[in-house]
Amino acid sequence: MRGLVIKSTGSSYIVRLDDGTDAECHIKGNFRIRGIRSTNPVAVGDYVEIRTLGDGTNWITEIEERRNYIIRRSTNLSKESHILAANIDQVALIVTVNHPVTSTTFIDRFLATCEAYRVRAILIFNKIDLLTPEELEQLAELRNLYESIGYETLAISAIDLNSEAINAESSNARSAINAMLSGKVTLLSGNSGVGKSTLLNALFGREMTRTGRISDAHDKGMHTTTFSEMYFLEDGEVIDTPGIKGFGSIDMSREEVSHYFREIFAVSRDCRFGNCTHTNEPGCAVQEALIKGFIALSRYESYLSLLGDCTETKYR
Ligand SMILES: Nc1nc2c(ncn2[C@@H]2O[C@H](COP(=O)(O)OP(=O)(O)OP(=O)(O)O)[C@@H](O)[C@H]2O)c(=O)[nH]1
Ligand SMILES: [Mg+2]
Ligand SMILES: [Zn+2]
Repeated sequence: MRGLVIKSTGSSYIVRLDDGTDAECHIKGNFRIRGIRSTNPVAVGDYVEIRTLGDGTNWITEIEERRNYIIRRSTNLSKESHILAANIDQVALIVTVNHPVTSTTFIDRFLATCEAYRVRAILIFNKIDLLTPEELEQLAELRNLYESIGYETLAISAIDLNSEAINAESSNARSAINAMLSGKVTLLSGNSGVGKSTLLNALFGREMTRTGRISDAHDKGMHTTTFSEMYFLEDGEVIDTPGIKGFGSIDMSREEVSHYFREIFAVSRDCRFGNCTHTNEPGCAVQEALIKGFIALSRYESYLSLLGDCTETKYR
């Protein structure tokens, strides 16, 4: 029987079968997909073939070829890879200017990964209700920056999306989100505590999944969501995922890194040397654009951090 993996707990999977029922399924310990080394061979969004044994247990026997997927490499030394989801139309990266702070390095590493896997990414800035005037200014600057590079951005307050006293702003945010999700499979990702699950609950207008609180001491999320799960809207699917901390590099060569920073790549055509790494070469158009302010320093720093990772792996 064929089905769609809608939840992954690590040890078992919930598969929605073609007849509409859900089945808990397992995989054999040695199940591996050629060419991908990851901690989870099967991911939410995968279409699979299952077989039920005489004892009633269900086993995933096959995974259909993926249209796409996103892999995250953790930043720790083990360099483990984890497939965040498969067969998705887009990623909504939920970020917060504060409570908790999402770093631009994290945003840029995530965006670069989406570029590498050719998955469209949208930035949703959440918790705007908590921001000070200075932070709102910062929000505007960040939105400007990413929009100028070509990324769609939204600014919302997930807890107010359905507020009784709906004001023009929240109803605009609501329709922008609906338009964004309509007819698509969307992966929600971001740091812990940024409000992914809160947004999901707001979309459904009821508690579909647990939300956490932010630690008083560190202003960080508490990793409330522990499993990835797909939820079915009337018109689209949304995958809620556990918050992630760092975002390690993906396998890419030094030359490739700049391909995943759109504005850097665009300018690099004018570098004197074809193999310019945009670090200290003469005639580097990227460094010139940086000095002139056409490329943001934060983006360039993120580029350097990914480039640094490549050097590391190269000589390891
Ligand atoms: N003030 C405010 N609080 C919010 C908003 N969105 C989420 N929160 C709060 O932030 C906390 C964390 O929200 P979650 O939805 O659990 O965050 P998450 O991204 O799912 O976190 P993980 O599951 O750990 O990855 C909760 O206390 C939410 O109520 C918002 O727009 N404004
Ligand atoms: Mg959550
Ligand atoms: Zn250059």
